[in-house]
Amino acid sequence: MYCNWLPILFILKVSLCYSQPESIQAIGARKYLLYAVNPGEGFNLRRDVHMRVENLVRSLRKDEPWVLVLPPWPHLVHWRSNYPQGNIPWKMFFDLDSLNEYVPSIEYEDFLKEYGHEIDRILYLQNYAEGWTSGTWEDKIDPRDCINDVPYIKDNDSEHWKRLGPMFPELRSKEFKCMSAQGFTSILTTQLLGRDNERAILVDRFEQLLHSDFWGDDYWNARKSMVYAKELREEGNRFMKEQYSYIPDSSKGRQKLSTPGPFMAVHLRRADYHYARPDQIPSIEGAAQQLNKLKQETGLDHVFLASDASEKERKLLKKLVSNLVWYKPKNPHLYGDGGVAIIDQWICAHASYFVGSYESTFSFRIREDRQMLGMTRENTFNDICGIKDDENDPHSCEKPTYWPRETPT
Ligand SMILES: Nc1nc2c(ncn2[C@@H]2O[C@H](COP(=O)(O)OP(=O)(O)O)[C@@H](O)[C@H]2O)c(=O)[nH]1
Ligand SMILES: [Mg+2]
Repeated sequence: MYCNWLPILFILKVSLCYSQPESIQAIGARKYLLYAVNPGEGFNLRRDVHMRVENLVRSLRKDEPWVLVLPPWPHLVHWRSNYPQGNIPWKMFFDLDSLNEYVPSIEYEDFLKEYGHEIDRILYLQNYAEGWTSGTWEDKIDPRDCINDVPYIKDNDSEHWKRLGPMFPELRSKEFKCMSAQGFTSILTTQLLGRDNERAILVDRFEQLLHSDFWGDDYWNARKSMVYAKELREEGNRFMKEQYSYIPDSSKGRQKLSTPGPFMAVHLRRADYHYARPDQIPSIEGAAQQLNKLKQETGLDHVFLASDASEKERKLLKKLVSNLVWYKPKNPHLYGDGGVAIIDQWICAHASYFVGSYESTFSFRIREDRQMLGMTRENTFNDICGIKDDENDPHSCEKPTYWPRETPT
């Protein structure tokens, strides 16, 4: 039990121990929340899950001194460059000071040094095998038998559980439970608070739980905490200066820009969209028609392309659309595929006009960046139209969902 040196009054204990700033709080008093996500999930859904965890930890901290452990980035399926990119610390992609301002957060490596590898409990979230039975939505969580194979096995000592795969190979825990869960992240509160003999818990499959405050203040505050790493912002700025003689005053990306960049940006999803959403993407010729029409309408003659398109598709598009460029790092190892994706997003965020891809979380994150930079709805909430609509007409498809809310400040 932490603060057991204060034997008496509970209230005194709360006010003296729990409300102390992190710097004075003894490291020995901290509690640690670790989390993991379904291995198949992409970069940008993971970023959204992180915001959910941040807000849960903030709410836990009203009662106990929890700290968020930043899970190293495993080699994601979309990262196709042929050099090793596993086990990447968060500081490669995000600004640790900004994350920490919002909620105390430490890299997993530092957690191992500070706390060790034996944690108290692992919760593996899953659905309810029986689905929704009551017919009405209910927030609930219950220990249940594991429905599917889980990436956990007993260690050689047959006492501790360990995780299979690249995430957290060092961790061991005597407790492992599958938990059927549905609802908001707040549902975990009862599982985490008030257990004086526990200090470190891993929640796996965290994406099962929903934002407690989707699109509300907590959502935006968490989003604002996820400032991109300085090197990535600077590299994006360097590119914009070189291509468009444009120097943005966006700083960390959380304030209104005085002038948007003199170019249009498109996020054109290809790769797995070819088979996962074939009707929702245009042919390259169709994309070119749409971009050329948008160039005329907006008066913006330069187009920045962010895409996972093949070299062949890019070259064809470049032939059909004048003044179209994309970012290519001189030394890709420096940033990794995740870093290059962020540089692409940062540049798209600064464009005077943006058109994204249908239901792409990559495009969602760009739109959020643009909202923080004060871009208008009209210049931000647009998708490139697929063959299911008129692939030559940029106005033939539905606009992406927009929740009416003041631009966050
Ligand atoms: N650099 C770069 N990578 C992209 C682009 N579009 C897609 N990708 C890659 O493909 C992944 C797409 O997965 P995800 O982040 O889940 O977004 P979603 O699948 O579009 O919702 C990204 O994380 C990138 O690795 C792009 O415009 N630029
Ligand atoms: Mg994805």
